[in-house]
Amino acid sequence: MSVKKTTQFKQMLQSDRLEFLLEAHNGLSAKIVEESGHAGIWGSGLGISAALGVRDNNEASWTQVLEVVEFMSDATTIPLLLDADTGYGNFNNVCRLVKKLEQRNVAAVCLEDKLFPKTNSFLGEQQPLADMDEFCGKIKAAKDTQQDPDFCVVARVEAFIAGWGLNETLKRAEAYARSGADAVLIHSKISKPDQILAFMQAWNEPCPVVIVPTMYYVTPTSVFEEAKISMVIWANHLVRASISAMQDIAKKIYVERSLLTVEDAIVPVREVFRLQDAETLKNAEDAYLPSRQTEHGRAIVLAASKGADLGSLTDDKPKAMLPIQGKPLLQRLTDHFHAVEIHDILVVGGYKAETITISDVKVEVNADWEQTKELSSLYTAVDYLNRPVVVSYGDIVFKNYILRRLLNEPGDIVVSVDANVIRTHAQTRFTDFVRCSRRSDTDYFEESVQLLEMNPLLPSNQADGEWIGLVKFSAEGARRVQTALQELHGRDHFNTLRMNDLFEHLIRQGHEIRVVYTNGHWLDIDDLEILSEAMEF
Ligand code: SPV
Ligand code: MG
Repeated sequence: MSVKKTTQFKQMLQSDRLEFLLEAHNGLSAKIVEESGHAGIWGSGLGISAALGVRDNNEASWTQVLEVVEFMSDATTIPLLLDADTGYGNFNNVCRLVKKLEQRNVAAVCLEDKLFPKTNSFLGEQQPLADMDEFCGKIKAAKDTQQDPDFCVVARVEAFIAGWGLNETLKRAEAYARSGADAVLIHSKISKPDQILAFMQAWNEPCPVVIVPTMYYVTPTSVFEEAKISMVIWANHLVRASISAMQDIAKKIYVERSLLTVEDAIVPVREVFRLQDAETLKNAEDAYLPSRQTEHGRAIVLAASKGADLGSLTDDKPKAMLPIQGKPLLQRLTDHFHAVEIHDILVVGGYKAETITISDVKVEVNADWEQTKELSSLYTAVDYLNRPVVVSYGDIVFKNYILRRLLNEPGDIVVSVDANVIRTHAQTRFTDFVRCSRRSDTDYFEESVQLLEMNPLLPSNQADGEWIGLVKFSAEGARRVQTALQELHGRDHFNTLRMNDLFEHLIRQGHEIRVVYTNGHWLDIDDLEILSEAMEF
């Protein structure tokens, strides 16, 4: 189990190392903070308000801030310290805030000793501070409210900001630490670290110190380390980075009235999808949604061949009827189709077709099976290619999700391709090697992959994968295949044509064939060795 966010944050505060939080202001930027390697997030009041288009003066209500924080927390696994300004009211509002933050898995809250509605620390001079004792009550109330013992309360001292000296700052910091604060944040807006270093010299409470070096950013980080500061907050750098990037691109698009020069200057759309983790949803859809194309769907199984390499096992039946763990291959296929609500199943038999006795399947016979290849078998079923259909080899076993994925992929003609071409048997048997518009490892699902070539003679090291013997046609795709079959049927050597010749023909005619990649989880029962592998599948 992963370490709780609260515990992660507490450990960061208490570790001997200098730790860093980086500002985020919404779910996306929070995720970017995490991916950058930072161990924690600063939910900046300035950043969140700016991103909402309002001032950092509590113009966004506390529940509006909470909404944003919930997205940030949900999008990440690292702890978030929320800049909750003054706590949005008195101790009672703080209690309710802490309760809500814990419910949203926020690790810690930072409260500052100013007055509601707050003003950003870098605006104006001599901002009024909260009464110290009243603020101590807020700290105590927060600590008494938290349910998780590791939830942290950071007390932010604004005395330097408000023009007070070291004594007032120390007095307040000590009072807050004694009220139960897990850390004090000492803020300073001068361009040197002098106030902070003076404070650290005088500070002798065991309470960790947090700083925000926005204004004294030229100070080397080693200075903070040597001063034994616990945590540095880079407080507003992503919101500022996003502003300059957006201003730049917005201006360019306006001036150029075109996207041409900006496209390469910004992330591709697929990066947006990646950050949104769209792929997880895609996988969930495969698992939980009924397949899109099951209505009135049909399956055609090509099962004419004997399976000569299987020896005496196929003396009395075709290989599609060989039992795998007691169940004939064809029955397994039929079960897969039933599972995706395809009940109209046609098997094209040939060798010992009379032994194909699977219930609820129609059988057509390619009487010429000995002299022909798969296209002739498919031609036997040419009249059935008049609606959405899945065509499958009769000698394959696969995990059902492969079929679901195929059905869920849009496209008129879609093939399942195993990207794992170095499978042990790939070199020795007839293999439908393919080249595609993109390899599977560069395949972002939102951009479709096209089949460029299917060629058993392709050297395996040039192949992007292997067609597994499963293809889906929409009604339109099936009609194209019907036409293609008629065209090819007129040729002299039709008897020698295989499925790869059909795909090549379709590609030559400019029809798009889409690819859905898989990685293993299927077998093609070609010989005894694979048959025994299938027994364990
Ligand atoms: C924030 O990021 O909102 C802060 C830090 O409170 S500062 O803007 O420096 O006050
Ligand atoms: Mg703030």
